[in-house]
Amino acid sequence: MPELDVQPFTDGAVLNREYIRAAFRSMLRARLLENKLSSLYKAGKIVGGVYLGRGQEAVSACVGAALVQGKDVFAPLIRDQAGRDAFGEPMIDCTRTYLGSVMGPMKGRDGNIHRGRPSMGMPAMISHLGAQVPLVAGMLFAKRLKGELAGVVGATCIGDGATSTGAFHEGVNLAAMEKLPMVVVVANNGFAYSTPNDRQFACRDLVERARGYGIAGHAVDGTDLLACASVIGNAVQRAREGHGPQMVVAQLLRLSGHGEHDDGSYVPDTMKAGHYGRDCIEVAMRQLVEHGFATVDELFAWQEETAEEVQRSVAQAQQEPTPDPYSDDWRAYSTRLS
Ligand SMILES: Cc1ncc(C[n+]2csc(CCOP(=O)(O)OP(=O)(O)O)c2C)c(N)n1
Repeated sequence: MPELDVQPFTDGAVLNREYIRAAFRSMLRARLLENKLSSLYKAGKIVGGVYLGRGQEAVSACVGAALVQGKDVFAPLIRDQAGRDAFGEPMIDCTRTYLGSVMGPMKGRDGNIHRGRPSMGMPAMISHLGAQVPLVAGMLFAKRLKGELAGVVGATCIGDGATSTGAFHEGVNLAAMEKLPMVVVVANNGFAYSTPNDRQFACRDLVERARGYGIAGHAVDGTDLLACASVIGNAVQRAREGHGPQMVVAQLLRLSGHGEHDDGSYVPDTMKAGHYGRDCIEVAMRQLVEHGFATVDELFAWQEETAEEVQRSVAQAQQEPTPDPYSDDWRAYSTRLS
């Protein structure tokens, strides 16, 4: 019988100090970077949408920090700046993409969050909800066929909305049947854009779905860094050790709209004032100090360093050229076919 682990974090859980510190630093880097992107958007300096992971950083960072770049697969979604950072994506990839630099991974042809680095194990993000799940399952299956799957994990983060798609079902079912080392982390922020959970699914909790697929399911408080590190870290470890697909459902609220064009006014004030409305960064800072994972001085130093890095990264991308349609080769693929 698959396990249905709904235990909250307890102080007795074994937590890796470097993993937690790395995850927190990525949370901070994502938050400060995204605060800047939001300001640039409001000042009219970013064309198109801006999508923030505010409130979801602990979950995302714990996924990215548990994976090994160049060996594992990480398929991020729109709220995964923290996970991308923890997996090793350079910050400049993000600022170049948002600011349309021709030097960015999208060559300035696509903005915001669809970028990827397939060579490091991070496929480009697919907007169609749920599509990342069969993508990761397929990448893992291909690695098995090539004899390269030993010790590898493939993880993706999705929202509650994605769990209602056919792609989610097909991908999880395939991974379950093939016992692939896949970790699907569902950030349940209570709304699929503006559609509340009670108009989205009829089960009590999304983690119950795991039992139906015959895979392990784990629930976690997504606002609690130490709980995320324990539950997500363990899920990745279990997949790596051959225990098959793992599904983690993290409960939280997004502390922003769907994108910066959306004020999120459909989220009731009572929810915002409730437990899941708390800011995971503030919770994490208290936890790091209380549990001896970092000192207050270190937290201040990290904030200062990160703020400077964000400024440098934005300034660099802003001075780089945007694409020139007259000189662009308009190739869709990275290599010529002829
Ligand atoms: C297959 C598919 N249907 C519809 C959409 C349009 N769409 C974009 S975001 C979104 C809601 C996403 O909800 P969720 O995954 O819970 O993330 P949230 O924005 O609430 O954080 C929808 C329906 C889409 N991208 N893909």
